[in-house]
Amino acid sequence: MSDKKYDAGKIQVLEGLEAVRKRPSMYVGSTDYRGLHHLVYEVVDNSIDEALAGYCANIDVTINRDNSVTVQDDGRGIPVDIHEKYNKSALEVVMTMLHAGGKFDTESYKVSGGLHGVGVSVVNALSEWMEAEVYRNGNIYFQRYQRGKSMGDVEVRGTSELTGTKMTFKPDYEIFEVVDISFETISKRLREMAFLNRGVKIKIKDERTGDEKLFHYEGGIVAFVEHLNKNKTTLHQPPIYFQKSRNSTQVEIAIQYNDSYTETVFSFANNINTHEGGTHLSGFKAALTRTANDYAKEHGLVKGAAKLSGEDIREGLTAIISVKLTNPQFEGQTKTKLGNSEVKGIVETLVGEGLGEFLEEHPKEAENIISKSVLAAQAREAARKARELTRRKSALEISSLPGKLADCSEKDASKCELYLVEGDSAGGSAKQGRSRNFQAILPLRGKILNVQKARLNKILNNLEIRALITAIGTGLGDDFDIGKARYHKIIIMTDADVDGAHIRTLLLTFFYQYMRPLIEIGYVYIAQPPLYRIKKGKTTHYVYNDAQLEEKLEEMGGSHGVGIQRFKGLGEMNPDQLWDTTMDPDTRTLVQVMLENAMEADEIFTILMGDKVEPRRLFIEQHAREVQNLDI
Ligand code: 0RA
Repeated sequence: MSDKKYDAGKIQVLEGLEAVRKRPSMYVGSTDYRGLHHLVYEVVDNSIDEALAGYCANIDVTINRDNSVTVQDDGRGIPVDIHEKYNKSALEVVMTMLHAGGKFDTESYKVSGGLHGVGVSVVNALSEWMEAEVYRNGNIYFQRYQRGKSMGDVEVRGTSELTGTKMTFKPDYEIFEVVDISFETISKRLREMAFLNRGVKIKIKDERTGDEKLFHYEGGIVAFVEHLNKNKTTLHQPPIYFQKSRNSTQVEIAIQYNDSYTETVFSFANNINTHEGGTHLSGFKAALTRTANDYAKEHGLVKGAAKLSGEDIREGLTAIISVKLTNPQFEGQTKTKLGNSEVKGIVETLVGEGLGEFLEEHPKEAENIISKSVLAAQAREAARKARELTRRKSALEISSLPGKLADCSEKDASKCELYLVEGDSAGGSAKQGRSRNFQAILPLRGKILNVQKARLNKILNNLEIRALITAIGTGLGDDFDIGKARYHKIIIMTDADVDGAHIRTLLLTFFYQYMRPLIEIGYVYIAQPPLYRIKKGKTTHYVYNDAQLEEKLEEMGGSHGVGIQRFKGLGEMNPDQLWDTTMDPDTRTLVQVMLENAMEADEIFTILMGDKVEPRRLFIEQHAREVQNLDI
């Protein structure tokens, strides 16, 4: 791949950039927070490609004070020679023409990208301005663009012995609803990139705050798995690792079991998180199930013809499957399902051989892993019985919906909302205040079960959880069916205190572990109840935090004659107040839960509820101040 010589003539041009500005969502998914951050990933992907081709070791990302972003690498630099067909520099062609770039010629250059691989010209089209600087041939080349159009020819701006590419872009506020780049969000993605591309040094700096981080993992996805398991008790050390290339497809797998009951398997194709799975994941699962069953049978670890299911064998499994291929086919609702059929066989063979060998060579670890699966199988049988009970009831009669649920009258799920409300008293207010046509209320009492410490059968015996599952209607785990969702908005409404945060974390963890597609499709939301009511004469305002309170008071000319009420909890609001501030679709603010938030909830949960004391102590120390603020 890397030894094919690039020449400007290989670049293909398909469409103009106006198309991108007209329908930005077609190219970056959306014009909200996600789409905005997508721009950064797109530019970084190009540098990662250069690293994968073996020419670049360092990538520096800087969020500048004006929310523009700079991505600099020490690769070969984008070519600047004249493209014959267009009589323009290759740099300009890459920057200003859609689908142009060596990148799209799979022969000369390309590994990563895939879903993102729309090209840097898309970023340029959606930026108020962009600047490219290329270090190459001993020179520094420069070109500036505005909303995708070049503002002059490529010019030489000096000399340098370095090579590389530096891109700075300012997302266009005419296109994006939000323009604030999040250090946290970008950091998470960059860390993932560093795990998936062993050895690459990725630095991020935030000029607005001075925050800085470096991501560099010589261990690659082995380090990734260790990171995911860092607060868990593992069954073997080090993680199991396999790698194999066939034709131009490269497969890498890292596996490590822990003593929990949950499955944490992430699959990637060309560095894209394939949330919907695909052929690489099926190959992996098939081989894992077959190999573990073969081993169990041969060594008399299961009785007679008993079989361990895939789910049993994946209990307590943490794994990363990463494939890199030249022509990835992405399918599915969110285009995150790998479709290339040849990949399944490659992964299946690799995992079958590698895992078989590992088990034979490590009998003690093998027995630990298999006995855990056997216990899981026994629990599964008990769970099946409990689940059947839940399902039978809900399928047959409406009266089997939980007694605590105040359902709505609308039957079209896309119009229906389910509020999960902390406590019976707030639940009562919500029931009175709601619009009963499309809003249903389910009050949840006390702490819901600690889902991470319990196996599924125990979880299903918990009444609160049962009510939740029945109300939502989708079932869970392998039986999950998004088409059966009874509401397309599931809104978590808890107090702004520690208990509220705890219940929210518990619910998110539960959804993440057992109903993940609910989050992926964007059905889960968090309500934002106000913190203060400000009253002056006949006018009332609600504000959601201390900064807003100050702002409002200033606007009103001070606090003279102003009544301020601080809501300690939802229960303190009367039904009308609750409707006006938190439930009325015209005035409320809902925060949509993204997979990353839920993943984080799951991680926090492990820290707080897991068996290890040290990470818990550290976490509480670090967060003590935030919690105090929450709880005044
Ligand atoms: C096409 C061909 C070559 C390098 C690149 C593109 C390239 C693109 C980007 C984007 C960000 N950083 C990049 N680094 C390199 C190879 C040119 C050669 O043969 O020297």
